[in-house]
Amino acid sequence: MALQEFVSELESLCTAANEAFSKAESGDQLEDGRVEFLGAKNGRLKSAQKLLGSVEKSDKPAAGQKLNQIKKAIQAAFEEAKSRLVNAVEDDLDETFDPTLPGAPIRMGRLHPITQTIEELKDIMGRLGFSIEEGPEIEDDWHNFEALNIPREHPARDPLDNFYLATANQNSGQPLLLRSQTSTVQIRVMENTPPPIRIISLGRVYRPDTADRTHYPMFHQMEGLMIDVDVTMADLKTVLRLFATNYLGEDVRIRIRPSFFPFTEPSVEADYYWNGKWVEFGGAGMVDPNVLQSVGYDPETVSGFAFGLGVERLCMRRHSITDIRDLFTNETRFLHQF
Ligand code: FA5
Repeated sequence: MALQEFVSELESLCTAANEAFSKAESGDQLEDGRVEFLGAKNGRLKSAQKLLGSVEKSDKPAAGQKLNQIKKAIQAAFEEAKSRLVNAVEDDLDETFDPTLPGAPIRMGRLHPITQTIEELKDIMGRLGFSIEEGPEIEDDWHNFEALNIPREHPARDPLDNFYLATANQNSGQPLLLRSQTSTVQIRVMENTPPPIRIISLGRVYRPDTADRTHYPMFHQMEGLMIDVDVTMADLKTVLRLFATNYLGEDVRIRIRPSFFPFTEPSVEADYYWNGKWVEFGGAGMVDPNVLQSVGYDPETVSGFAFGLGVERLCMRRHSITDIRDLFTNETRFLHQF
């Protein structure tokens, strides 16, 4: 290749590179240009360098000098375009960035009030010697009704009062439902453990209740169960009162009044006093001998009590929440208060 031809090749390369770099309006465009002209593998300057081999031997020193000169020029054009773009970004920042402004506070997440309540209830009951058990939210007929002394024709089984599943248990053929109470866990624990027993179980339960200030179709219960020799109603009252004063404060007024549950005899309901009204927060009673028998216990030798408390109702009283629905709308301004 003649020297003149080589030189003009280099010069048009330099012109093209200059044009590409000076037109670049973003870092990406500039980088594309860098790869095209200065790329170490397939860059156009690299290709031009390869042509040097075909230049006459006597012309090589001059050609090499020109190559170096053009290389420097292209590199300088690149550096210039780079600093032009960096300055433009800094100018932009200068206009909008005020370093004296206070930083935006970072919004920290936190545990939902019901989760916090559950943790605290576990803690209090743990100090009273109760350990924690869990049970499934999808239950069968036996655990939700039959073993709890709720016979076939009992209104508590009404499809209008329960969320039955469209499918039955594949092995037993029993109807399945979303559990309507945590009392199911009492049965599961007694079926698998000999007395003495002192457990609690906390979890979700489901009922097709219309939502209002104190009801929601999904809510949480804390079930308690204590079985031993000579457990009496006095023990139940002591535990309920100790629990209530620990969680709601020494000055809380609670009352225990007679009630009915198929799985306890006698049965009671517990209320707290709030804003001029008694509000029910749980049911309880002495475990019915039929239930003890259904899990293989001897009602002549052991006795016990059970209770099921509404976790939302407790949380509401503790934090002065007047509408249960506030707990489930996920309004962050509400949730951030806890
Ligand atoms: C029961 O569910 C019994 N299993 C409790 C029990 C356990 C009695 C062990 C005896 C022995 P009840 O349906 O009353 O009982 O519900 C208990 C508590 O759950 C209520 O006192 C109330 O605090 C809460 N509760 C009931 N329905 C709702 C609802 N729709 N929304 C929010 N909380 C509710």
